[in-house]
Amino acid sequence: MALSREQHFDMYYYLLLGRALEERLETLYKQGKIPGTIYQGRGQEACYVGSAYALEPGDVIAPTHRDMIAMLPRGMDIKLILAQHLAKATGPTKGRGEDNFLGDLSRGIFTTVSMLPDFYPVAAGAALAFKIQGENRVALAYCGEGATSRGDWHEALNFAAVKTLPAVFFVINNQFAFSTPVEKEMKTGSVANRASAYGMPGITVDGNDPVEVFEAVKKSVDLAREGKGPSLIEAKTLRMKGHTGHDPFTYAPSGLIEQWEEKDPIIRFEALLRDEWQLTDGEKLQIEKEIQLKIEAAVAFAEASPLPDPNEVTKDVYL
Ligand SMILES: Cc1ncc(C[n+]2csc(CCOP(=O)(O)OP(=O)(O)O)c2C)c(N)n1
Ligand SMILES: [Mg+2]
Repeated sequence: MALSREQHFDMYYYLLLGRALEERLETLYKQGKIPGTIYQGRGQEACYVGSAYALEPGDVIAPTHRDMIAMLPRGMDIKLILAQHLAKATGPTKGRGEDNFLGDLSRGIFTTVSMLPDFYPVAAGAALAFKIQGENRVALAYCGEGATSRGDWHEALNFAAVKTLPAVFFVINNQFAFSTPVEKEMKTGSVANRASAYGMPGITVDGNDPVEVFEAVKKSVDLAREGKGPSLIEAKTLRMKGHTGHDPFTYAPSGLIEQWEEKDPIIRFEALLRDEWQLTDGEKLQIEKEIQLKIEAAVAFAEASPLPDPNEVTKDVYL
């Protein structure tokens, strides 16, 4: 499916929104306004926007700690994201959770859980429910390459394949699991080639190219919707920041970040928009302004929101 000019601009908007939102969260974190931490997906924006953009409103996503940007094309309210990070009562977990461990079921976004990759079996379960109920919906699960070494990852893929479920398994291979480099995580260096072990298609894509990601995910989503079962997609990229806000990423080999900065997904996509879709400086400025206003309104909302009432600490939690 060829993307229109409007769709290219839409994707560009979400790429810029994702990056600006994470930069704003980083500033708040450094100002000591975020009681927990931040997990950043800088450099991985194309993975999130390209994949989420290939879904329909009735579909569901199951993101991890790093995948907040994938929620944006699904219409996640950034006021809720800000309120969650500031641990305010107006956030999705009413101040009981922190960071990116949030979601919005009304937008098909499962709430992120910490245990990795628990949302793989959950996504397979959702896909099973869609199939049993005859609903034309697809479940897309995210995780990093590190999480693919866990047993539940393999169980989810095998189960989804055996049951021919409408699921897409999207792995972001960002070369690190916390401080462990990918060569110490697996022997093969590739996640996608495991797909044949489950009897499903497996493909590796350039995780810094939103159009390539979109096309691969769209193909897999279409297969899933046609009743042809799940697929595995591996997007290769680099996590441009440390694991969390407190990690300065000093273990990155010298020159690696600079090398990947040249492949920055936003700069590359912007060049494409200028060359092929006549993006002008004025249009770019307009989008950036709109994003800035939206983010500042969300920051103001979160800052003005109350902290949770201590008397309600035992409400909405399992004791
Ligand atoms: C079962 C489990 N073990 C350990 C952790 C702690 N932990 C959180 S993130 C992380 C690294 C994950 O790496 P990867 O899957 O590559 O995702 P990335 O952070 O690179 O996006 C670890 C070990 C966890 N959350 N769950
Ligand atoms: Mg990783």
